[in-house]
Amino acid sequence: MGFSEVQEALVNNSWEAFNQNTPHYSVLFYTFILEKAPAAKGMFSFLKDSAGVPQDNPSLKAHAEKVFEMVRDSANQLKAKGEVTLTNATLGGIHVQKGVVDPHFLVVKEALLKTIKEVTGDKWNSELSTAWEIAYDGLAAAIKKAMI
Ligand code: HEM
Ligand code: ISQ
Repeated sequence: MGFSEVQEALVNNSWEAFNQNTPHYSVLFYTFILEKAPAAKGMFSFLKDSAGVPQDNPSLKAHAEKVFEMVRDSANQLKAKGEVTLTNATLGGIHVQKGVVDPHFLVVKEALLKTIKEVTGDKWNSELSTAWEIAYDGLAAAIKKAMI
């Protein structure tokens, strides 16, 4: 069973909503990550020197935006060709170098899904969440494959 047009639209539409207020949702995303994995703070260059999650940090915002954009792109790839290809060849190596291990991917996934729940509010439903989950899993698998 492939990724459907409906699933693609669910991801694209809620990504638009995320994009309406990236400063707010980026902070929220990191907050969810650090709630689950406080030790991950030291891994991020733009987090490690500040107390808590910095509220107005362009680098933090840019990174969070990039992650959401890549998951959205993954959904579009899944609909178009049924698989996810990593376009950035350096991404595997960066994550190895930063000390990212398998369980971290689950932490980031849960934080992403919780953020999307906040983004969509009363429009949230399990179908929407599952569509994001599938897109994330496809992308995460591609990154892990590159982490050799
Ligand atoms: C860096 C994407 C999963 C931790 C990056 C970069 C991107 C990215 C685009 C920036 C690379 C650059 O600087 O050019 C993703 C995506 C993920 C994912 C799409 C999942 C699908 C994870 C996980 C962790 C993680 C699970 C661990 C908590 C980091 C760290 C950096 C990084 C620590 C370096 C940030 C810095 O500049 O200090 N990631 N990542 N990533 N990622 Fe991820
Ligand atoms: C993973 N990799 C890079 C940047 C990120 C930002 C927020 C959450 C996870 C991330």
